[in-house]
Amino acid sequence: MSFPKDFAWGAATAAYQIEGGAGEDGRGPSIWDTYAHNKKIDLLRNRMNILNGDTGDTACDHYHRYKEDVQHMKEMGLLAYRFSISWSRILPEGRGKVNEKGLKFYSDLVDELIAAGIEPYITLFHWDLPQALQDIGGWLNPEMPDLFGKYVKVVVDALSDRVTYWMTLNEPQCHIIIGHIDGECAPKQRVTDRQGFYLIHSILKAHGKAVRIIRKYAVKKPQIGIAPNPSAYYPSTDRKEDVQAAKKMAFGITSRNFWCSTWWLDPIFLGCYPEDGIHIFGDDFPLEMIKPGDMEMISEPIDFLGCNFYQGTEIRADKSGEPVIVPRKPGFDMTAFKWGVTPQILHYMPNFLYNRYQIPIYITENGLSMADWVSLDGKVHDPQRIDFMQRYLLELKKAIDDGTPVKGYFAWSMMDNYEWSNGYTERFGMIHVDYETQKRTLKDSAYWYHDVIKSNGKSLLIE
Ligand code: PNW
Repeated sequence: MSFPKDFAWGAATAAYQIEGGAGEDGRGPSIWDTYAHNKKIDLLRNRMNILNGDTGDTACDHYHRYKEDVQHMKEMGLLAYRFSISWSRILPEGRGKVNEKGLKFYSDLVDELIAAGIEPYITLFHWDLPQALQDIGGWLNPEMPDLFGKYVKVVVDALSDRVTYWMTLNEPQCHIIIGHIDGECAPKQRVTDRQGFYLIHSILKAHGKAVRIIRKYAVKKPQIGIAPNPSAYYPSTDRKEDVQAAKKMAFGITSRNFWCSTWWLDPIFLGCYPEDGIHIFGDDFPLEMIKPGDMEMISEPIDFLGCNFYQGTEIRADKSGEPVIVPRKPGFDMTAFKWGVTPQILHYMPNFLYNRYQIPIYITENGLSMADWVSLDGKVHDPQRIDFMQRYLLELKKAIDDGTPVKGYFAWSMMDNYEWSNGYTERFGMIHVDYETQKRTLKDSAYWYHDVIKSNGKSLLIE
């Protein structure tokens, strides 16, 4: 039952969700500061941008408590930790003058992790664009790929003597679609479909630019990836027809939909946008946005594909083999966030993605929010998190047994944190955070995960 040798057992977080220290040591504001601090009722949605008007000003105060947090990670036995860097902590204006204190924070964090025997995995962009760059047009500004490259160079110069693993972007789909097309996250834009494609093209170019910079300047030989959230599907049964139908659904575009994974992954791994999607959007796909050299930059080779997987949609084949969505039955297993419990996605999606793109895979996020609290005995009992992770990890092992190179698994999240538009109302952590006192309590799942890691997955087997 054991997982591959050197499997990266980890947990993940993101800067704005845990750091706090929002106005400290020269950090500039990001679009999430602006969005969270706007507490007016959004009349289109009849709610504040963030539930309760919560902001990330203090969050888990990780900026001041990172040493304690690294000790907790060590206690959990983590071998790897994925965290993101706040662009506006490094470059308060998004470009120009470097904030040395901001860089020092991450440099100290990396030292602390290495001293604890934990491998750092860095995400360079997890949605918190410097506000100063939004003010000049954000991702629609044609300079953005270069500006991202310059920021990445500063980080690589400071940390690549100790850091090997780099991810350019976290879930560009969520950032672009929810933030710019649906207008339900920062920077709260509602652009046209044509502009939507300009945004996709721009952020993918920024990815490619970053890959070139890391490859060129990194001191330690880098392993470079990206962490998108591919739309996830799984077959009703193991029958060949159902599996093929689920795969077809995962990579086909049959409606005007930006979430289809091929919009995001084909350019990176195949060097082109998907023909079926271009056909469907017709004149709304701005072919003229693609300039000579763009696709080469976007498809600059990378070393791994990180995937954030939470829930998926069940698919079966109809009589002619075409995919049909199987609706969820009443009472379907749900997390506190009302996301479905669909462990099969960790078996099938890595297989589908490896089959199409031939690239090693990491699960860069997986987990759930539950209604956890500190019990009278002082502990946090979260049996459903344990059961969820066990189910998902057992499915992931099937992908590995099928021959798909899965290199690691990062639980979302290392600790409870700021869940974007839902503020502090969702608890995703394996460590409980009391936001009043900032007291951390390892949940039962943290001790359980410790044993999973220690046994390299053997303890997942149910006796
Ligand atoms: C991810 N969905 O976002 C993010 O990378 C994290 O920052 C976040 O805290 C975590 O998942 C939990 O939400 C997602 O609608 C946002 O399925 C939305 C979805 C999935 C992931």
